[in-house]
Amino acid sequence: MKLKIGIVCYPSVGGSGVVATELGKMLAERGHDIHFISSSIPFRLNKVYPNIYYHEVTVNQYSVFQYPPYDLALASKIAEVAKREQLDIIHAHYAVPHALCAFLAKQMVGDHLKIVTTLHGTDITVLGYDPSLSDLIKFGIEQSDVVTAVSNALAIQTYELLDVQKPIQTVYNFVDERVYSKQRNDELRRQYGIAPHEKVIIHVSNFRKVKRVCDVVRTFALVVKQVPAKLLLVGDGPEMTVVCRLVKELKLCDHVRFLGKQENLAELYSMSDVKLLLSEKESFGLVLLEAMACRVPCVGTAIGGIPEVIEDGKNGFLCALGDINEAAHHTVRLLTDEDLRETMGQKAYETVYEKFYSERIVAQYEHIYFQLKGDE
Ligand code: GMT
Repeated sequence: MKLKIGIVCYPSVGGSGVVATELGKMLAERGHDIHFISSSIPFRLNKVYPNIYYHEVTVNQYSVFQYPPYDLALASKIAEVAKREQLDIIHAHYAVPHALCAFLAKQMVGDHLKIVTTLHGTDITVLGYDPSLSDLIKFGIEQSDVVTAVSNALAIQTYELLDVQKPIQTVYNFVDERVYSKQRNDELRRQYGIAPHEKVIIHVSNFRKVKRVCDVVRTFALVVKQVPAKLLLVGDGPEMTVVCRLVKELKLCDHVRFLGKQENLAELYSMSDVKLLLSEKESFGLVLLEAMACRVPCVGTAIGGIPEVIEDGKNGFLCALGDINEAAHHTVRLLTDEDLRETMGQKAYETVYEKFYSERIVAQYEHIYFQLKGDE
């Protein structure tokens, strides 16, 4: 049975937008009609799919509005598309504003329109602490027909922080394994000035404060004293200036490559030996999964959802938040012990297929939709 599903997400670079877009693409491959409703075309929607549609939300500027009312424009667009296309489901990625806008649209369209809300993190781990927003977030969650979170840690945090009564199902992040796989490219290493004897450490993020990129640089500074290595910093964001300054201060300019935002991450992971993610908040850590699918073992902080992805000592290593000595110790072990790196890389790859296999995760969402539609 084919469903008509509206997906509401942030289209720009970021894990939630990636997951929402990849989900839409895979659901379309399963025959469902997918309608993305967003402010711009999701960046990963990079080819034509006959059963994927994109509906742009535009905000008109009227002098009566001091601030352009994006949320109202979105709610109105969801209602318009849901009515015209007879959507069965709206899958809102993020409680605020998306689940709330979906709720408003449902009031306009009727109860047959079901809302699935996926919590990705920031709406709980950052906005949830804001007393002026917490009741609104709770309302958005409780008015959804089904709520999912991307890790058990995020679900628990949501119950604890917002006293949510609604059950929250964990549906993990996934990657398209056809895209994320190990590809050999020695030429690329050479072009980045990486000598054959050097190891490569990679960090990928949006350089927000919570990602603690300075910890990554400081860890690397300890590592490079023991192992010849290069650090690839992929991404861009508010902390970039601070990170650049630190790299200079620590006299690491020759060892660190700033790659900016990149699309073809599988190629970069494939030439890396270890991935570092030392965040202070991370509801899942999609970038870990991307690296693991390319057989790269990861060292990550034992916070949020990261321990659900990295099994300490099995497919990678965990360290305490801010403990750069521990992070460096694990990284050096992985870089100097070839067998350990191979074994953990293999285990990381197996974890992707055993615990986070895309077919299974997409089927979990599909099951939720069918149950709501009353067809199973
Ligand atoms: O990590 C970010 O800053 C981006 C953020 C987002 O909103 O796109 O990512 C969140 O959602 C991802 C997909 O579910 C998760 O894998 C990330 O862990 C999560 N980020 C945080 O919790 C900080």
